[in-house]
Amino acid sequence: MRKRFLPLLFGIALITQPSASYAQNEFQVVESVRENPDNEPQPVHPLPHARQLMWNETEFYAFFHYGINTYTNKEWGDGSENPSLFAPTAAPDPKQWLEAAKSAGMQGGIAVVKHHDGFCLWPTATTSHNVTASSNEYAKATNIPKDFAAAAKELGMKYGFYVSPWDRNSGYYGDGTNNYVEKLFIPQCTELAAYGDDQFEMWFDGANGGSGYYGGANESRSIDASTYYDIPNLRHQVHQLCPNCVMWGVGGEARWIGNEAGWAGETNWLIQNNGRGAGANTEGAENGWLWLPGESDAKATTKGWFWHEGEDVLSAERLFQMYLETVGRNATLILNLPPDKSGKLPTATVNRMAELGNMLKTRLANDLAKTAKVTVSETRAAGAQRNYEASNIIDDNKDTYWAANDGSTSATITFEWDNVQTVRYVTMMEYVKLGQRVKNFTIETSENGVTWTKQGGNIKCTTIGYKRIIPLNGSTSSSYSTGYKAKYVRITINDSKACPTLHTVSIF
Ligand code: FUL
Repeated sequence: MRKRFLPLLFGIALITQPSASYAQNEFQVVESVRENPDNEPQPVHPLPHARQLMWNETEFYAFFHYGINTYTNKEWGDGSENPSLFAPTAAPDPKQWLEAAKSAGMQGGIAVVKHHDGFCLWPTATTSHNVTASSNEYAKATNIPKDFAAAAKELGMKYGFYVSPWDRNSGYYGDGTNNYVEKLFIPQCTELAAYGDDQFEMWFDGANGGSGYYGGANESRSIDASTYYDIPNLRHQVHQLCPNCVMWGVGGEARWIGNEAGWAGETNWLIQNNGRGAGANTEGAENGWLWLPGESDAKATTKGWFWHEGEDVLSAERLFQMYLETVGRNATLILNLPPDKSGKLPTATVNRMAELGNMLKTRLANDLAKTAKVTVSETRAAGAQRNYEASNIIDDNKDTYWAANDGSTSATITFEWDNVQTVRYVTMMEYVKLGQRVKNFTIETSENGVTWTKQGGNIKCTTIGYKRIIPLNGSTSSSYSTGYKAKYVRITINDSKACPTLHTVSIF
C-alpha cells in the first residue's frame, strides 16, 4: 500500500515543504503532511469519549429526589413500603422543577425515578412495585420519566434519570443468581433509555447490599459490585438507545467527587486510575490511564436528599461558593432540589434559585476579556484549516484554540485594555479534546504593565482542565467583595504535560 502512494505523497511534500527540510527526512515529512495537515498538537492520553466531552459542557444541573420517602419522612426506605404511601396531594410537576433549575442558570437535571426502596415512579413492566399500585389518583397517573423528558425538551434543557442499582424491595436482589440484573435492573434502565434518546447522564449510586425487605425475606444481602451489575452489558443496552448518555458512578464513565458537601480538589484531573466506585476522588490522578471526570453532588437544602418538614434553603452566597468550588475546579455540580408532598418545589426553593441565577449573571456574565487586546509569548504555526492565534481564546468558539509549539511547556497570555478595569475572576478552559495538560500557572494583574501583582491568594493554581475559575482575592466564600484595578491581566503557564492549549479565557 505504502509503495503505491509514495510518488503522490512525495509530490505533496515538494509543494508544501521547503526543499532543505524534506531532503533531511523525506518520508517523515510526507507522513506528517498527510496525517496532520492542520498541524494540531499531538494528543496527551487518555482522551475523552465524545459523550464525556458533551457531558462536561452541562457543567451545572439539578438533582430531584422525589419518591416514596417524600411521604414517609425517610432518606432510605427499606423496600417494604405499601405503594399507597406514595400519595401526591396534586399532580407532580417536573416542568416546575426544571423551570426553577433553569432560572438558577442550570442546564439540565436528573430525576430520581427509583431509589434504594425499589419503588418505580413510572409504570414499569419489570415490577408491580410502582406508581400504578398506589390507591392515590395522582400517583396512578404519575410517569416522572415521561413528563420530565417532555418538560426538559420544551425548556431546551438536558435530562437524565437516577435509577438505584441497589433494590431493597426485590426478592431477586443478591439472591445468588443473575435474576435481579437480568429481569429488573437492566430492563428498567432500558425502559428509561426509551424515554428519550438524547439523555445526557444516567445516575448509578454506589450504595449496595445490607438489610432490606427483599420480597419478604427481611434479611441482609451482599453483592460484589465489581461484577454483579454486568456493566458492559448495561452500557451496551443503554448506549444503543442513548448514545450520548454518560453512565455515572457504577456505570464507570464519570466519577463521584468523593464528598457530598459541594467541593472538588483545587488540583483536579479529568483522569483516574480506577473506574466505577473505586474511582471516587476529589483530585483524580495526574497519571491516570482512564478518562473519568468528576461530578460533585450536593444539597441546596438543609435536611436530607428527600424533602422533610422544616426544610430550609442554603443562601445564594453559599451556593455560589459551591459553584466556584466545583464548576470552578474542573468538576460538574449536580445540586439537589427536593419537591415536597404536592410534587412541586416549595416557593422558597424556587425564589432562591432565581436569586442564585441573578448572582451568577451579575458576577460571571460580563466578559471583559472580549474587549481586551490579547498577546501571547508564542503561537503555534497554522495548518491548512486551522490556526492557533491568541484571538481564538476570546472568539466564543469552543472548537478553536490557542496552542504553543511542540516542546514548549510554558507560555504567557496577556490581556490589555485601553482603560483600567475592575476585575474579580479569571476563567480558563483547556482544549481537553486533546487531553488535560496544564500542571501549574500564575495569574497577575498590573495597572501600568511594569509592576505586577500575583493574584488568587493561597489557591493552588495547578490544574485547569475543562474549566477553572480563580477568584482573584483568593476566597471562594467572599469572592465578590474585593475587586482589583487592572489595565493588564497576565496568565503564565509554568508547567504542562505537553504544549498547552486554551480555547477560552474569560475575565469578570
Ligand atoms: C447516596 C444515596 O444513598 C442517597 O440516598 C442519595 O441518593 C445520594 C445522592 O446518593 O449515595
